[in-house]
Amino acid sequence: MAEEKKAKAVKAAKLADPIKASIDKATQEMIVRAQELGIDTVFDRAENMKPCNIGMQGICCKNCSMGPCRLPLPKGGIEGEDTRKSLCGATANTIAARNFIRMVAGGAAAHSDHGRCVAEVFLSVARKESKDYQIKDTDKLLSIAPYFDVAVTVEVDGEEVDRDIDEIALEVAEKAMNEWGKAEGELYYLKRAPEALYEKWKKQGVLPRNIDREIVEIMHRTHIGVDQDYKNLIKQGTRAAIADGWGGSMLATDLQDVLFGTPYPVQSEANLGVMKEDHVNLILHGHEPVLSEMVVAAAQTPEMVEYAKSKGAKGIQLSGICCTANEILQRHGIPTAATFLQQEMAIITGACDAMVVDIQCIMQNVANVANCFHTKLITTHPIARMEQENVIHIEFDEHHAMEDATKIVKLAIDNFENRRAEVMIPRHKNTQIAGFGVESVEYHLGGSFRGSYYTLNDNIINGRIRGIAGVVGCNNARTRHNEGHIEVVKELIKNDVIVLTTGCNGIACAMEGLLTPEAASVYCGPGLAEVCETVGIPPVLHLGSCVDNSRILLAAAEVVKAGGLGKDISDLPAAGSAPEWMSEKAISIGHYFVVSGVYTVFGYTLPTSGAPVFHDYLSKELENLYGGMWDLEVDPIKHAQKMIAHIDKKRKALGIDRARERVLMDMASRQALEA
Ligand code: BF8
Repeated sequence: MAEEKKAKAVKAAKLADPIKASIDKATQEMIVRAQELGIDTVFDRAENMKPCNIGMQGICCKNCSMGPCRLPLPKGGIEGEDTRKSLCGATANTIAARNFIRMVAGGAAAHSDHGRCVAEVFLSVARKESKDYQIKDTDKLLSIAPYFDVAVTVEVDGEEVDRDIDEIALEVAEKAMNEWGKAEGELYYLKRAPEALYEKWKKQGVLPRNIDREIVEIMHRTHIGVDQDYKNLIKQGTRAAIADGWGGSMLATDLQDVLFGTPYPVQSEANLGVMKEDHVNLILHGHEPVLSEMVVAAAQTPEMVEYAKSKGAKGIQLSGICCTANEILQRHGIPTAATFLQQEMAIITGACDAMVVDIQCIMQNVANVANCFHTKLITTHPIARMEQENVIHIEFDEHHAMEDATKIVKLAIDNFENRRAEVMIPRHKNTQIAGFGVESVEYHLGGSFRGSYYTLNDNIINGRIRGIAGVVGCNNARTRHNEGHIEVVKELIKNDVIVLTTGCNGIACAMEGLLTPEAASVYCGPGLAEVCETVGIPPVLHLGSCVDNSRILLAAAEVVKAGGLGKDISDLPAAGSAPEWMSEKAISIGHYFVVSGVYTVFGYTLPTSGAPVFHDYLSKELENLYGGMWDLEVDPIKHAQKMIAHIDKKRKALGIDRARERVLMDMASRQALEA
């Protein structure tokens, strides 16, 4: 009877229309495949469960057991005074602001706890307690040491000599660890922001004291009966968001670069088609490179490759999903298998011998999908386990990292011969060049003579490059997979705006072929195409994972430093975007972009629309305080056009709007002559 009921429920469930669900051919094929096999994916589930309209608008308070109190907007909107209130009297503004900054807390906690884990590994390396990790990039270590007030030279007999690198490492590691909980002062990295921005933060009283404190204080202030002023609440959200972008995330990026190497451009491929039927497919999914770096190293040892061959495979094909994909791509050129929304599909290929996961963005349903196949699903992190019985837990510990990683690789190899379903790997994949960063952008666009962002600035000033956009963030099953990402990015580059990408936007762009220098002549306006062709770079530069959004902040700070484009990030012809965001991390990122001076547009929705006064505060008033502001635009073309309008506004304010007209005119007349 129960079985019959279940069968009926499955039958009654609506199935996703593959074409409406995704613009990507591989994804469309795999949606069909999953439906043929009777396996539900996130796309089908989105058809059968609608989001709560009141929650979406940010006006449901469930912070005490008298609620949840829901404050729907009256039909026809609010006329006159907004009298909505919860049982305790909290207004819509208070509730929306509380919910919003709790999302900031969640996002900042996720990025920063990731950063803490890297800092712990770095400390144990500096203490010589972890034999399997080493410091790979001493130059990076030396470049960040001064921000922690750690001297890199020492005086011996009246002469300045280089300090011992191990001593520097230990001091940096201890001071970095302290950023999460120091009792006094403010975060060291705040001084990396342009001075004008730092002064704005100081004036507003939002300089973060330590990372953990700002997150804890959000939880306190949003408890029933504490902070009841949306302006004061968002101020704390601002502190925590800055502690994420210029703190936890930036520390994660820097310490990862020190430990695992600073990325430089590498060629690779993206989409499910990177999986190989005749290889052991081991997929790395999650976020922290502490795990994935070791698995990559273990899988590339001759012993493991030989072992795979002894089991009848041609080799080991590693690939990545979500931001772990971006980490192993940018440092090792490991191909990217999937964006967030495709994770179930990687298993549905029938060729995934093992999927190893750590933290963040792992759908619990991958365990159910793995159960339909031979796939071993391996959790590795003590804070992220799964209840399903088929999941294997191998706890990863930096003190015996290589041993753990080898165990994982072996498990995948041993599972190769257990494949039981017909393998169906979609044939779609594309070439990508990834691995850009502050350093490599300087190398490619900086000009060796000036050794700074001078050439980039010059091209912005002369108008070949109209402006800079950071387009980042997730997929969201409530919008057509990758459509927002790709349409926004294409519209921007068509209008000569160079795009810096991270996260799942980076993966989407890679799948679409936008991360190649050749994309410039196909998709870009004439100015950007000329720059990309001259320098040999793609018009969309992949800067890594979500914590690497800190690279975008630092690149913006470098542009300010190079001169000619104002004194603050908010002066730059620049804008930010997350067309398909879904996670709390995206809200934290969005907010630190905004309060760092960037006009930031989100797609899909913002959880503020039910509290118009608070929404207006975020989208209008914040500009007066920090120079940046939030916006929401669902239509991708309008979304990009709003960013371009903001870029043009900034060009005008800088007095460089006419230069662009001249350049494009020159180019047009040149082209006319050539014709
Ligand atoms: O870490 S993996 S879905 S949350 S964008 Fe978004 Fe993608 Fe998750 Fe940022 Ni990265």
